Amino acid sequence: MRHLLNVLNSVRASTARRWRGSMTRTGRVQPAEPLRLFDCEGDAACRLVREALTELDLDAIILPCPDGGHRYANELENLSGSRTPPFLIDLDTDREAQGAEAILTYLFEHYADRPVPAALTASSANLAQSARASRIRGNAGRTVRRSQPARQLLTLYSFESSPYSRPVRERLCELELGYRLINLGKQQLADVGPAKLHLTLKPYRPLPGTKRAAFFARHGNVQVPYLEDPNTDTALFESADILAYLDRAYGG
Ligand SMILES: N[C@@H](CCC(=O)N[C@@H](CS)C(=O)NCC(=O)O)C(=O)O
Repeated sequence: MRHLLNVLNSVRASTARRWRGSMTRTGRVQPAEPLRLFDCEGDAACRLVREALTELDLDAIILPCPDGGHRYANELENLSGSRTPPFLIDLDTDREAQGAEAILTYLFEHYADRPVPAALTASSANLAQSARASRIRGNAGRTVRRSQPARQLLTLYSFESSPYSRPVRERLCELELGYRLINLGKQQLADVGPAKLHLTLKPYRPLPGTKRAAFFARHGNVQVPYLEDPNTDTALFESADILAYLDRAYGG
């Protein structure tokens, strides 16, 4: 029951940001080296960057920098002179960008060849909506919790507005666990809906040649969140089970 309320509250947060970070393009070629994003899940500016990553169908290594954290924040300070995310590194182009506005401009220029769409810019209206989403979430994913470090990065399949995935990303951030974020944004009407009720009358099929299609070939459906942890050889569906696992394996 508590988890259901958490997910319903997460739906409200996605609604506050008008469900940006849901739909994505097809045909994106990922950079050879994944983007690296110093991020704080509960931060308004960072949310805008993650929405853009979903909509551009870009994956990234997420290096969580919650308030009071040190595991990645020290590296962030060395690189950027500040402990405040977001900060993006693109090893493919040797470019770095600090702050949502610079990052969004870079991502859209380089990966989409167009200006940032109005609904995703770091405008005061979008930042205010995003801050509202964080408040709705009670600022979850904002402040560090005691945790044990992980030797290797975890992998999370998600997309930004996913109400079930958000609590998992919040916990990964609070526990300062770095992870490969694989974005499985929606690319057609049939992708819409919960995993057990895709919006189609025919058997569900993702668009061919996409990351969704690769996921479908492995698992027989598309459902996020899905977590892989190479440190313990664990792979899990179900947001409640993933949260319990993270607390058990890494909670301090
Ligand atoms: N009971 C699952 C529900 C997961 C779920 O339905 N996730 C949605 C996204 S929020 C999904 O995978 N939808 C299907 C899709 O995106 O193709 C959980 O708690 O993780």
